[in-house]
Amino acid sequence: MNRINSLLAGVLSSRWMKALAVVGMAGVAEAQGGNRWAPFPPASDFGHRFSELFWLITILCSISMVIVVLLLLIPLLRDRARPGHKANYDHGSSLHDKRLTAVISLATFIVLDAWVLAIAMKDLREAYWNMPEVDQAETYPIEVLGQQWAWHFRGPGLDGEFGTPDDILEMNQLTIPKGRPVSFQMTSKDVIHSLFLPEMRTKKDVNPGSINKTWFKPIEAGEFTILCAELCGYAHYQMFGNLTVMEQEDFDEWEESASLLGIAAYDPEDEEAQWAWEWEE
Ligand SMILES: [Cu+2]
Repeated sequence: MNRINSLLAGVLSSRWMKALAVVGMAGVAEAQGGNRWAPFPPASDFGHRFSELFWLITILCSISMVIVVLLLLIPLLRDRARPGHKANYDHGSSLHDKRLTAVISLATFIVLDAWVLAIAMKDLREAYWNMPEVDQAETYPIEVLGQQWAWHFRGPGLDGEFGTPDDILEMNQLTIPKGRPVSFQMTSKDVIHSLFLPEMRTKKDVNPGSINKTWFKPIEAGEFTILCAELCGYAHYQMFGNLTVMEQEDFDEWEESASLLGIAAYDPEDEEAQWAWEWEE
């Protein structure tokens, strides 16, 4: 057993192992196009709030972990049995111990939970729940239908109305303009899904029988990720797509041709495609 242990320790601490680990990590980071240890940078105007909260929680938890580990190590080393010293222990059940436990719990709760909760509630009020008024000129509306296992998106097209032949229908692909609030109304055909746009720091459940709303304002043009964040059946993993954010001029051009394509492809007999609803104000 000892020989196996020392062999294993030798392999794990060898230069080769370290070199392999470094190459492996660099490879993964390269493949992911950036730093694999941090979340993607946010691409929506409120996204930085969520990144800041993420780092605050990570730092607070790291600090408290260091404190807990130190507090465990000190008595472990100080009070252990060793030549000339008998192990020293108690059950931590004296009044003094109970008071200390209560004070530490309360302090932890106030510093960690209440602080994080206060920031989170402020972010929700000021950004996430602060949905802009839908005004066609400024806000771009999108209707979303989730199903096992695909995302359907519907833009209003050139007439600005949903449920008309010039609607823009996309599947597992969504095209939106940069720099304008995009307002989503969403429902599901079957089970609960969850629309997750990680770079936009947006995630919201998509429920059958009701319409959920969310919004964000993309501040960067490019290609981003669409996912389903609710385990919705055996092909849940297939519910991913691509979000394209275009500069306004490119988007205008795209919207016009997509809307005309919609008219050309419109088939009033196709009941599956008639899932639009009247936009809820
Ligand atoms: Cu799903």
